[in-house]
Amino acid sequence: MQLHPTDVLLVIDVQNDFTPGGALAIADANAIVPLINSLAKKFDHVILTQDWHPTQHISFATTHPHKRPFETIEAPYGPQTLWPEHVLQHTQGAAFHPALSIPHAELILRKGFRRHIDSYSAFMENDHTTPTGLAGYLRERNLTRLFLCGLAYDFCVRYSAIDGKALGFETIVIEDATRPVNLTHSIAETNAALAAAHIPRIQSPEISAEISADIAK
Ligand code: VGL
Ligand code: ZN
Repeated sequence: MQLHPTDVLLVIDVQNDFTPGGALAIADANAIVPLINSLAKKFDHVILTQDWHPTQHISFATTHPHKRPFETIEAPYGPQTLWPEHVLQHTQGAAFHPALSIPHAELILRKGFRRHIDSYSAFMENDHTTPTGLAGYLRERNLTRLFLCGLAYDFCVRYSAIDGKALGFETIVIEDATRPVNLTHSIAETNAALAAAHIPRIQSPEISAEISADIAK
């Protein structure tokens, strides 16, 4: 697959709390970091997202009496999975993984910073109506095709891909550069949702080694 100057790599939530030792650790998450670093070198444009929660965030089990992580509550905007407290703003847990090295990343988009609404997607908060501004940014910059990688496959990567596609961007998930949280059925549901939305899953070796920047500039 040949890359174009209007392609962008979206690196979702590669943060300490989502990696082993973190508050919401995802198995084997460290393994994707070198892969993402080398993928990023092939893209002219890279955007990082950073999950960024205040204290007492709605998605924290500790915010709700008698609730435990991984249970679901009915939020005003619909069902909300509860999580351990994670990526508290300006903590080490919220920082990017120390091995993530993408000096040419052009934008760091923070999400999930409103106490009363979670945001899995890089485009829309979990009410599916509050935009993060990313679609407008991409359109103004004429970035038309999205390649997604990062954490977690079955949550933030999934919802970012679905929304990106629905907002009119050509959208592709680089599956081996993601890892799942893996709650009950979450991986199978993600596979089905991506297929239903016609979002291809590819493997990183399918992306051409040729650096589009060399052609474009
Ligand atoms: C994520 C659960 C809670 C993610 C973020 O990045 O996929 N998952 N917050
Ligand atoms: Zn979160």
